[in-house]
Amino acid sequence: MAAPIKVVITGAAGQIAYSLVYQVASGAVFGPAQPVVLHLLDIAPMMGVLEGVVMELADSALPLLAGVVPTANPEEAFRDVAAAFLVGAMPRKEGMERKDLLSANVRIFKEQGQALDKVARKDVRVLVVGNPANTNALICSKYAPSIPKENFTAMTRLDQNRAQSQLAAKLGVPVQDVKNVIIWGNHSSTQFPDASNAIVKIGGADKPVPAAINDDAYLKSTFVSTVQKRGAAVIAARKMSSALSAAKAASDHMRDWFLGTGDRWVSMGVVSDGSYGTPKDIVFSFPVTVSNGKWKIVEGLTISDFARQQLDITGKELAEEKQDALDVCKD
Ligand code: NAX
Repeated sequence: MAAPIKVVITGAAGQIAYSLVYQVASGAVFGPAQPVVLHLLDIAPMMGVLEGVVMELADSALPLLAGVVPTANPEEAFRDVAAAFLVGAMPRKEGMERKDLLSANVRIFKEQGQALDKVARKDVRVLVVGNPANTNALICSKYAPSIPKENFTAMTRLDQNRAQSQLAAKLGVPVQDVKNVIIWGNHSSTQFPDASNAIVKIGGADKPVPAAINDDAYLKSTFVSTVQKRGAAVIAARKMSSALSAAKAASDHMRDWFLGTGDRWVSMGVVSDGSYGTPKDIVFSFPVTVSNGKWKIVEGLTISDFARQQLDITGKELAEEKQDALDVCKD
């Protein structure tokens, strides 16, 4: 059995973490032969609730769980971690725009970037889930200059999973038979869910999704808006934001980053190098493949006029969010 790795989950007393801790501790993320020590960070008033989560983890008798460290101290939480799930933030409530959240949450990610810089492993892989996830990841990276910026990513995997699920339902196939759907841009209502390169397995053969669906209007309107608004639909129904599916998506993202994607594309918010005419130095969701623990943007895709417009809208929003966040950090 390998030596345990230290993995931190922030917002550990919250609802996403409640599902995520089990997935990480059960081997679904780092594999069935990799023990983990879970570092669980939340704020001081939540330590009592967190103690209950620690009790439940103990009661789950998980063979791969080599230790649990509940704490309200970021430096204790981030010390020597190999993977960081940054979930803790103020969640969006019904009717609340993401911009309202920005100033409260950016400060958290500035401080956590500084703490990661000081005490985490230099090869730590950081996944930001807390919203506004893309911009929080950018700020976190900026305040952790000793860690490569490629090691900071934001979660758009939930949007990808939602998109894949919508297409599978439309086509009447199992969800795993749809691949290479892309989420471009921001994890917000400007994101662009793009099925133009997606592939579906039908009768054992791969077929382009646009040809299989044969309904351009659906793919450009209903499909896009359903995925864009899915988070709001879950909030309207549950009166709370997505949690189970968010934890599953965070697990998928980190597992693929550590263990690789094979020939499937996955969407991750990564620091933009300007690919596909996007603004540089924002965290933008691109299609990527991962091998040997390194992600690489899928190159050479054709961008239609419609896609160009969508990429520009979401890129502009991210550039504005970045400016707003940098202004908050100056205070
Ligand atoms: P909860 O409110 O249930 O939990 C958040 C937890 O974070 C709380 O326990 C809180 O005390 C803690 N927290 C606050 N400040 C902290 C700090 N400075 N350090 C450590 N912990 C801190 O929210 P939950 O539903 O778990 O959602 C967490 C975040 O995920 C929210 O920002 C939410 O908007 C975001 N989401 C992101 C998604 C994505 O796809 N990127 C989808 C799901 C979710 O909406």
